[in-house]
Amino acid sequence: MKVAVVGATGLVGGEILKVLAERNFPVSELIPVASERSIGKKVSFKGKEYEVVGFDTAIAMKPDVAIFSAGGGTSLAIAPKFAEAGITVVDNSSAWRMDPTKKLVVPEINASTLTPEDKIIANPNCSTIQMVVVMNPLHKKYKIKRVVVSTYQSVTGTGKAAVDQLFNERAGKTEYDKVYPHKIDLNVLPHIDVFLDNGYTKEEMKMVNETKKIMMDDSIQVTATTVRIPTIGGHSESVNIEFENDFDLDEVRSLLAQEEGVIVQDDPKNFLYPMPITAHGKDEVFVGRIRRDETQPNTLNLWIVADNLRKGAATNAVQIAEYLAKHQLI
Ligand code: 2RA
Repeated sequence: MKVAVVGATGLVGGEILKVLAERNFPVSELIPVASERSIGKKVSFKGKEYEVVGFDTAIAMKPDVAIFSAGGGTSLAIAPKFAEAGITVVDNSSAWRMDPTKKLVVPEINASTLTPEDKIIANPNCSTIQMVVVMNPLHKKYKIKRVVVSTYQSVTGTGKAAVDQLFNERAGKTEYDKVYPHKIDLNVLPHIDVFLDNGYTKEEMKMVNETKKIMMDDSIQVTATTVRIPTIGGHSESVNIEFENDFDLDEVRSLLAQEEGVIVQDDPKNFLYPMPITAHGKDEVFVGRIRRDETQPNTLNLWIVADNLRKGAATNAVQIAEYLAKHQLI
C-alpha cells in the first residue's frame, strides 16, 4: 500500500511514522509530505531516509491513503485535492469532524459505518477518543445519561513549540517563544483552544459534540472542563458517568478488561493507577480509580489516561487505515 503522511515533520507526523512501522502496516511506498518550507527535509522510516515532498508531488504519486496531521487550514485547503484524485484521506485536524457528510471514527466503536465512498475520514480530538473508548462498552450495557469530565492535558497536544516552552521555562530561560498566554511549568491553565461565546473553550465543546457523533447517540449529555498541565506523556481525565441503569463494580472492571485497546490499572492498595508517565508511548487507553459516586444513584467515577499522540492521534489514524485496508475499502 502506498502511504502518504502529510505533516510528516510534526510531532504527530513523527508518531504516525513510528506507529506505521511498529504495527507493520503494509507500506509498499512511503511518501512523507509537508508544506513548502519543509520540502527536501529528511524523515526516517524503518531505518531508511525519505525526502519530504510537497502536496502536488504527493498527489501525482497517487498514494492509496494519506494520513494528514497538518492543521485545520491545510486540511481544508488540501485534503479535498487528495480526495478528488481518488486518494482516501484520514485527517487528524478538527476541520472535518463535525461536517455531517464526513465520518468521525474511532475504530473500536464505529468503523463499520465506513464505505469506499468515504474519501475524507475524520480522526477525533485526542481527549474525546480516550474517553469514548472507555465509555462505549459501559454505554452498551448500562446506557449513559450524563458525563462530567475534567481533563489534565499534556503540552504535546499543542505541538513541539509548547514542549519547547515547558523545557525552556524549566531551564530558567527568559527569552523563548511563548505558545501559552502564561507560564506552563509549575502551573495549570484552565484553557485549551479558544474561548467561545458560551464561556466554554473549543476543546470542551469538542468533547461534548464529538462524543455524541462517535457514539451515535445525541441523548448523551457531556459537560467538560479542559485543563493544560506541565506534563508530556499523555492526557488524563477524571470522568463521572451517570447511567440509566445500575451497575456492578466487578462487572464494570470485567467489561473494561475485555475491551479491545483498554487496559485496567486499578489496584490502589498497591498504588496501581493510570499515569501519563506509564502511558507514554503506548497505544492503549488505561483506566483505573474505578469507584461508585456515593452521592447519587447509578453513577461511576473513573480515571482515564492515554498517550494523546498515540491513541489520541497517530494510533487511531493508523487503525482507521488498517480497517480500510483489511476491508478493502481503499
Ligand atoms: C490539545 N486536543 O491537547 C488538543 C490536541 N488535538 O490541545
